[in-house]
Amino acid sequence: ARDILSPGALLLRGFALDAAPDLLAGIAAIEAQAPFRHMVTPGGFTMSVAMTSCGALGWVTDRRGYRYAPHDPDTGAPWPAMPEAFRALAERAAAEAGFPGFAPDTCLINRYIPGAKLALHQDKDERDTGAPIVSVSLGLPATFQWGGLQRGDTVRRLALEHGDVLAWGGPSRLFHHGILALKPGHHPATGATRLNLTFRRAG
Ligand code: MD3
Ligand code: FE
Repeated sequence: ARDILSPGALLLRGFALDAAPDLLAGIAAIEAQAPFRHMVTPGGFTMSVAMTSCGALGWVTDRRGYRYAPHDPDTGAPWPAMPEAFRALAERAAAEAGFPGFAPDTCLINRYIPGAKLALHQDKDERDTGAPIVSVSLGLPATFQWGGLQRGDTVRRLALEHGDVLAWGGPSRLFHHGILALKPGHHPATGATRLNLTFRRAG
């Protein structure tokens, strides 16, 4: 199924189901090199979502601000390479959503445990917001919230499940969005957690 949420925003339900075992194996390999960590926002809050990255760049935050960096600040090493299965899935999903030729240079991996959440925000740390963002949900379901360009725009809710893929580009690229506190549960593929892969062209 291919649902249009707004112009440039598409939901591809189950698009990543076949690739999910490869994606989970890739996450395990990445996490062994670049462990998940709870980063601190510029305002001094520790994020409830644990994060790591792969690709040429990784998204980081600390008291100095949000940015993309070529090295993992925790180890000093370059971020692990983006697995081919990750890149290929993101490119195929973007093409399916009407954005051919998507070449992500970073994949942020978000790990949620029950209670973890991501407040409403915009993704605007990328140099070129002409490229879309592709996001893959794995494991426990979550309630996704999305509004519009303005912080005060009406916010809608959507349940995201294992294997669902979202693509955001064009007029929807800078829409506000977030994830409500994860409910406890068990998923056969990920146990008591939700994992999210977010592919971007950042550099
Ligand atoms: C709408 N992650 O890492 S994915 C993030 O599920 C992030 O972990 C969430 O928001 C997660 O920044 C949401 C869905 C998503 C990702 C990027 C978007 C929605 C978006 C960019 C623009 C508009
Ligand atoms: Fe985001």
